[in-house]
Amino acid sequence: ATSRMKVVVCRDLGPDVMPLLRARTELDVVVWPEDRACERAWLLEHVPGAAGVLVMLSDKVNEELLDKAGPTLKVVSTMSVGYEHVDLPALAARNVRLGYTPDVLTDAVADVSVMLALMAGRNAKETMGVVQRGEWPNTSWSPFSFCGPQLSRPSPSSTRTAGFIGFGRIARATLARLVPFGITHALYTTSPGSAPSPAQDAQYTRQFSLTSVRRAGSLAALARGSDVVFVLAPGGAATRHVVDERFLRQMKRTAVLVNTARGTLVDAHALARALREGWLWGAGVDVVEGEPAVGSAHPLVQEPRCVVLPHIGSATTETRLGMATLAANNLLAGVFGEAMQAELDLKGRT
Ligand code: 8YV
Repeated sequence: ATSRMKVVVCRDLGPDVMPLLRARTELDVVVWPEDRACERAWLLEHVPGAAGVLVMLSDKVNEELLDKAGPTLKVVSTMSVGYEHVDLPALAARNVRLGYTPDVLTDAVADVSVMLALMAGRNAKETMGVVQRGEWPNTSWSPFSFCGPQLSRPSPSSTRTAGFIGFGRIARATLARLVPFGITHALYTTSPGSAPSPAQDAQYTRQFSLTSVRRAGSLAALARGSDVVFVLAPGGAATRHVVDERFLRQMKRTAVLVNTARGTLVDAHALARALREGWLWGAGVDVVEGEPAVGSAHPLVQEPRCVVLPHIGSATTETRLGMATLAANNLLAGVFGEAMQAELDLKGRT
């Protein structure tokens, strides 16, 4: 019958979430077959006439896809907090709504951010390599072998500053985790348009019980002042290579850089050189520009002071289940014209 609606789901969301969709008898649920995952041709072939599409970060939602879908399309639901793979003006022009998955992954990504800060500072990659290669038995010990900078404040009279490029939900959850480490100061930068707010900073300072939390006067000031820098801003053209050679040259020699946002924010070649030449101590990255085409010869993978993870920030069972459930519910709300749990306001963005 003509009243049935098609939804296209790019990846099997598993036995806990797929039934939410399949239980709706008004829907034809078309799922990307496992063996053809990531094949755009399949998506373009099945999207015509769809009322909703549930996509992942790697599925580009552009004019081509929207044109193929046609006027039946009401909603795109992405299983991600990031949406730089989605052409927002094109969606707005067609009155297609966008659902996404903020909040549910904040804690998981903040956890990995702290993990990478510790791993990078404490030489996890080099030292685990020693064990893995069977070299531990023959390694002579000396008081300062394997030592790296301490994230925790080493004494009550010292200070520790955490810098944040981007100060949204995930950055603030990361800072909250650092409070027990004795971090005393936080510096942050947000989008260039937003004005500094002393009142907001005073409120953050109280909220985190630090000596001070304040917006840095410039990226350079943040680079110079921070013992650890967390890159936690959205991706896209506006933030491309905010961490470049200039930034890296201004970092403390003992500082650590962590990127759990998007690979595009960091110039990977500049970072590899910076690590090689000792401009900073170490780095931990969960994301790399051009991923997943990051082989073992990649300069950051080759760098002993750079921990590289394959984009696992949100990869806990609980979080991925939360993201999949939210994405499925956003899809349903979109096709049935109901309020979404997490909808991006396209008018405010385009
Ligand atoms: C996901 C992410 O792994 O949510 C995001 O924006 O980058 C990660 O949480 C990925 O997007 C899954 O689609």
